[in-house]
Amino acid sequence: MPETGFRTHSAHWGVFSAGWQEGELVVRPHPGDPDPNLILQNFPKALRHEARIARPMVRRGWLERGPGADDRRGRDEYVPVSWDRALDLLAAELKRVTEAHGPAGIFGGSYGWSSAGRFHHAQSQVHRFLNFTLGGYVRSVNSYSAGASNVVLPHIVGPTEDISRRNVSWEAVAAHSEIVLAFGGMALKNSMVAGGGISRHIERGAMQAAAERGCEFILVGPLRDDLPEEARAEWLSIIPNTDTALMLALAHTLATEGLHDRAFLARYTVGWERFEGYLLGRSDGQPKDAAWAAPITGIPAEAITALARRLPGKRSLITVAHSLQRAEHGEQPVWMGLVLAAMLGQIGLPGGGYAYALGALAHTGRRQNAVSPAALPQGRNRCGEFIPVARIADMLLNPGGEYEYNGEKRRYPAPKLVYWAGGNPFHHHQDLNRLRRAFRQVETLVVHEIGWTATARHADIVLPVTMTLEREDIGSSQTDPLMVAMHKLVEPHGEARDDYAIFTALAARLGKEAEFTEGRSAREWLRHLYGKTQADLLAKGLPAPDFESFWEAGEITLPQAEDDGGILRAFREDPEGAPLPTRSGRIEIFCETIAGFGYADCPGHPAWLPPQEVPEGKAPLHLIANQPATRLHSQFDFGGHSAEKKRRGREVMRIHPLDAAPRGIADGDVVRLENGRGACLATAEVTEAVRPGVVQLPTGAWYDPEDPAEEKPLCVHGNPNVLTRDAGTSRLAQGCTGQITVVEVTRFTANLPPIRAFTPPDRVAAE
Ligand SMILES: Nc1nc2c(c(=O)[nH]1)N[C@H]1C(S)=C(S)[C@@H](COP(=O)(O)OP(=O)(O)OC[C@H]3O[C@@H](n4cnc5c(=O)[nH]c(N)nc54)[C@H](O)[C@@H]3O)O[C@H]1N2
Ligand SMILES: Nc1nc2c(c(=O)[nH]1)N[C@H]1C(S)=C(S)[C@@H](COP(=O)(O)OP(=O)(O)OC[C@H]3O[C@@H](n4cnc5c(=O)[nH]c(N)nc54)[C@H](O)[C@@H]3O)O[C@H]1N2
Ligand SMILES: [Mo]
Repeated sequence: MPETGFRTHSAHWGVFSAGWQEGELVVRPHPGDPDPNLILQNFPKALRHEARIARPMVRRGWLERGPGADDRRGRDEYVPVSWDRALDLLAAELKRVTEAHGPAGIFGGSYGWSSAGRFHHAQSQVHRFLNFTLGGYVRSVNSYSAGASNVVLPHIVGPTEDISRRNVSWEAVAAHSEIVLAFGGMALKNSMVAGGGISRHIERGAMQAAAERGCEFILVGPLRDDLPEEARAEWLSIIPNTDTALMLALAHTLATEGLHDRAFLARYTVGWERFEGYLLGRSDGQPKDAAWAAPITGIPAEAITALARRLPGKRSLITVAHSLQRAEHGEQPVWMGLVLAAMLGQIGLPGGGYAYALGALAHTGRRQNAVSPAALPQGRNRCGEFIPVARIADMLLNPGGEYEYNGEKRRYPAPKLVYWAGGNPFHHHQDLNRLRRAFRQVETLVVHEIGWTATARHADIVLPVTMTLEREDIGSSQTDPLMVAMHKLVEPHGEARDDYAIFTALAARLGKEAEFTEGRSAREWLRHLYGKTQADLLAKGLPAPDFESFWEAGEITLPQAEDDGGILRAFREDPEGAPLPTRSGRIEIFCETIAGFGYADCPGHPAWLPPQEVPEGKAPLHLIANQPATRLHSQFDFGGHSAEKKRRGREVMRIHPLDAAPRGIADGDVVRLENGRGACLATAEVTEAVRPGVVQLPTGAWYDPEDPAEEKPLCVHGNPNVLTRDAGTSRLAQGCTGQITVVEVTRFTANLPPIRAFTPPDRVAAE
């Protein structure tokens, strides 16, 4: 029960209660959370920050000249308009585009994390709106998170969700694992977050319990802090994007020393012999031994063979982080990690085998709820066109162009209007200078936003939306037992409206209000969505408080299913009765389907495919652009905690002393990161926690071009996506490759440009 005056609410980074004390919003994590985090503390200062959007705005060039390609997007002025005017303009534009092009005229993929409430979930809202009023939209498939895995895992073992979320549990790690080899680690900064909300952060405790029991943790990665101190891990510092070579060399040692589990391979896998031919060098003349891998990975050969010998004969767990596949040939480490685990024969045993992305989010390794969580039905999309999500700039720059994907030759759709609600492409996409060119091609860009993100600053119609604290909702996810009443804590900022209210008003103008709303107000929808959970509980004979009691109590605890080890446990216990959903029903070490596609960049078994993006010449350092610890992506970058952790107003880039010294860089210096694609500033932190040759700059600092009229302006704030490469993982998955790139870093000696990321764009007088 929250204390008096405090009311419950929920965010992707924690359940909390909040109240007002002396005019300040005070946010307190849920008392049941053993390990809450400070991301919650971004809320108070974000509420009334100048970066909030207060009124509907239309870009001047669009208002004056109508829809069309325009290179002033990103540097134009805005005209404040009334809600009625904005909605009339937008409804007319949606009509114009769909009358001319049908639903294929609108790109409504609208990728992004939005907020935790299940009703006001912006992506669900925009999809529902486009489906019910205009018949659909061009959508996107897969995610920036797991673009390569989303496609490769179903071919070789099973759906990503099963292999990441419903597989090895934290309870089993704490109780059973004896050695955990964590590729990319399991950083606690990442498991702070879970879509839909999270009431208990258990990862630190689970790793601590395992380590105290004697479980050994080995971190493979370029950063020392990707496992918590409590795991007492050994750090095997590796050159980025070379894990597949290390995994192959471990496999080589196991195979040549007869340490691999032949019985497991025979019973549960297909294609071992074909792969073994490659591993041992029979097919290409190159044994993938430790001596071969040492110069590729930067890990001495003896360390590799010694590690391989420690793995067999015990409950071993191989984990592979999302990050490894957000890179060129990202399919390979995901696949090779699975093969390595198969060779060790522990797949399907408690705390053993293979876990993809364990700890990447607080959804993984947990029990599933036994009742369905609340979700807004999205209706039917009658437009069949889609893109793999990270191909957005390709599509906009090359409509109708050919590309390959998962065995198909496809053509890019040619949408005219792009609609974004609940995501920030200037956060999530790569090569932002290219994205700027792409967004300049569209006829109309519509954005619903809380704040003036760079995406909003490129939009033609900008509609201000409420943030989560300004409306009521229900927080719930499939893996957290609490369903949370998210109370409204404050009135909306300026004229901001809920996404739902905006879509309702647009639907009315398009003659489809009843279809979109089903006659329900927002509160009635909450009651309706809650009613489904309540009915599920009743059907199970469980206590099911009515909506009013739930709302007053602030939370209810949902029943959870047993930890049953998911499809891999079932498969281990009965490979014939519970085959995997792959073509062979088994783990595919060699995959006929993938081999049949004939892709040199993703052959029929895991292989070492050297990346193109390697440090050399003018870009001699690797850059790791990973998830930020102080916020979720770009959300509330203007909030208190995110702002406090910046230095000199800029995002912090970490660099090893051996790389800092020859460049004359001292701790606290402002530095310039640069490669052929762009440049940004950051503040240097000199530390031995990063591998020499590697610098790290997390994502999420809002894009802040010094002179947006330039083709490649300097981002003065530290958004690494001005530097990253916009190319797919391979023709198989076309996933995002934003995690790893190459750069040069120099000390920045010119006058420091001001940060304007949070200052609203220029506006002209209201109409
Ligand atoms: N270089 C590089 N790039 C990456 C990654 C990487 O590792 N390296 N990681 C990638 C990954 S894994 C992901 S998932 C993406 C994340 O990319 P995004 O999901 O696009 O990032 P967010 O900052 O969460 O964007 C959510 C936006 O929704 C807005 N918002 C929040 N609530 C509401 C609401 O109720 N209504 C509306 N209309 N808007 C709302 C927020 O203000 C914010 O601007 O980034 C990817 N980009
Ligand atoms: N605090 C916070 N938590 C988050 C998010 C956030 O924005 N903020 N985003 C959430 C989302 S949407 C997702 S999808 C997940 C993403 O989960 P991940 O993609 O796993 O997270 P990252 O932090 O990008 O990467 C994890 C670590 O992988 C290491 N790494 C990078 N390249 C390599 C490599 O080539 N080899 C090896 N061995 N290691 C490498 C880096 O050191 C990095 O710190 O995180 C989630 N958690
Ligand atoms: Mo993600």
